[in-house]
Amino acid sequence: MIRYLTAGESHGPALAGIIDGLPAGMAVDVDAINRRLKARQGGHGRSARMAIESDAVEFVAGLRGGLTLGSPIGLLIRNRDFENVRTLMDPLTGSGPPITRPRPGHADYAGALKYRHRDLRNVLERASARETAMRVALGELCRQYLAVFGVTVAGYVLQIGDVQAQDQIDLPDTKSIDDSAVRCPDATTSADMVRRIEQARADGDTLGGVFELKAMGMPVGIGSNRQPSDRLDSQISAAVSSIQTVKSVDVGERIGSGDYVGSTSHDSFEIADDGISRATNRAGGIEGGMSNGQTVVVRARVKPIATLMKPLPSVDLAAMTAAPATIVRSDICAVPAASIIGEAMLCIALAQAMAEKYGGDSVEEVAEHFASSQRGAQRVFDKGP
Ligand code: EPS
Repeated sequence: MIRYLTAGESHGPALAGIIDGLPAGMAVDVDAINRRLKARQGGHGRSARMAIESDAVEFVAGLRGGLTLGSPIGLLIRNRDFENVRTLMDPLTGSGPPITRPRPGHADYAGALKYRHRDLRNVLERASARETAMRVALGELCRQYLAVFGVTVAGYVLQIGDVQAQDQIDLPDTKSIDDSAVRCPDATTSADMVRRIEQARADGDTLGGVFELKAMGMPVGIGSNRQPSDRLDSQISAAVSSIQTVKSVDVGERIGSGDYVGSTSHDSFEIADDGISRATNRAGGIEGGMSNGQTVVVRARVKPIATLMKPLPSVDLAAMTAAPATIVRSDICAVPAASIIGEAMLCIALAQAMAEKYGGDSVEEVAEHFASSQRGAQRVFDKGP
């Protein structure tokens, strides 16, 4: 079983993570993790914080000589900005003037009431999407585990504000995603999205959007129809919707398109030379809570960032008077970063589900379990039903 935890405040000394359950003997590519951390910091519309940070992971447990030991892996990502705000955020001595005007759409208000904090900073520090840097590091470790099964994951942006890319991006091309300032593989739409972000900046506003994730090379039978919580689509939805700005997750291509007609929503079976084939993948690679061998397709809708430079009406909770919401440094648009985090969360959810089926104590054992399961699956219909 693969489990993980993160800890850390946005402006505290560091983000910490633990992942337990990865097999022994896995070669960890630290540069690949750091490249993803850099990508998460990028994307047009990110805040000035990104010029302060230069995220890089440090391993403090679970690795020796670049190989996993099979023990829990401990990671750190230091917050450079901590040195600039030490008097506010020092774990033992930190204090400062309270923030008292909650931002509509942020965790400020609900968190203050829940934890009985009179300073909203005590809520927003943990609620900040800064925490997702650690998820990206953990997700990249899971991506490296998925490589044992030949599964690859890609993510890209389909919509920012009202600017939308074409609906079908068949084979995501990593170079065109990386080359885009907003991680949208369509260059013309990318340029329109950048212009839209600049308009939002001028308006003192923020933008949400949509990103899509694909997992390619999926074997059949990951996840299960046995229990509600075993279903692969429920696990993926839970993982992706746990990202701070994500408000909804679609699995498959058809459901969000609006016609709700059975004959145009499913994927017919055909006999092909090498077995069964399907001309469409509307189900997004999951049927009955189990992977069906097709590409897993997930779409996530991201709300606009809650910190507006032209703030929404709020109240001062200390004075109980009407007041505009607090303004803190923030992003105008974080949809490109959200797509990177989405990839990480999909990698984590898939790694957890793969470990359930093929798990083992060492990479060799996992590979053996996988190979024998694949051979068995090919023989299912050899003798007829
Ligand atoms: C973020 C770091 C934060 C914000 C953003 C995400 O940095 P700071 O608060 O120092 O400007 O840029 O956080 C939010 C959008 C939020 O609502 O809290 C990051 O590293 O992703």
